[in-house]
Parts: sequence; structure tokens; C-alpha cells
Amino acid sequence: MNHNKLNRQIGRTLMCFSAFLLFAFCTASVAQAQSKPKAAKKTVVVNIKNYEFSPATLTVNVGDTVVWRNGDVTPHTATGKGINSGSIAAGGSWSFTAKKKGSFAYICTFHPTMKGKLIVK
Ligand SMILES: [Cu+2]
Repeated sequence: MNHNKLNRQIGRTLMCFSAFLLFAFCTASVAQAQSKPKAAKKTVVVNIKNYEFSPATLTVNVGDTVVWRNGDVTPHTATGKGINSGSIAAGGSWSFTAKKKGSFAYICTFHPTMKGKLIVK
């Protein structure tokens, strides 16, 4: 085998190898795109103002984070099954990551007429 022939053969081998790498890369990219979760996790705020939760009913997905932000001058809580903020100071906030699907009613234990609902899908 002379030099030229050998060089051509090496060239062909490299080309095949490059093609294979490109194919493998594309396949991996497609697989990665398909395995992406359907929705990115998000953070949603429930504002507490004038002794009301706003929005009073909030729907989120499992994995989302809910932040209760107390805009009043008195402390409040968000308390219900699976939700227990404790006292949220005036101007303070409390964050909670939704882990279980369901409908969770909650109140403020200091002002039980304050009612809210978190729906987790
Ligand atoms: Cu309250």
C-alpha cells in the first residue's frame, strides 16, 4: 500500500467517524429535548393585603413554589392541610413548594375569615 492510498483510507475513516459523531450528537440532542419536563417550575405570589389573600384561589403545578407576601401592617398566616406558614410578619413573606396534588384550603389563624385555596395539579 503506497502513501497516497493510505492517506485516502485514513481520510475516509475519519469522515465516517465524523459522520457517526454528528449522528450521535443529533440523536442525543433529540433525546434530551424529548425528556424535558412539560412545564418549567415557576414561582407564583399570593399577596396578602387588606386582610385578603390575592388571588384567593391559586392553581399551580407540582414542583411550583408559592410565595405568600404580607403587605399588611399586621402579621398573618397561611394555614391548612399541608400548608403551615406560621406567623408571617408585616412586610414579610413565606415560600412553599407544592409537592402533592390536590385542593388545599387554608386560612389565616389570626383572622379566620381570611380564606384561600391552593389547587395543585
Ligand atoms: Cu391574618
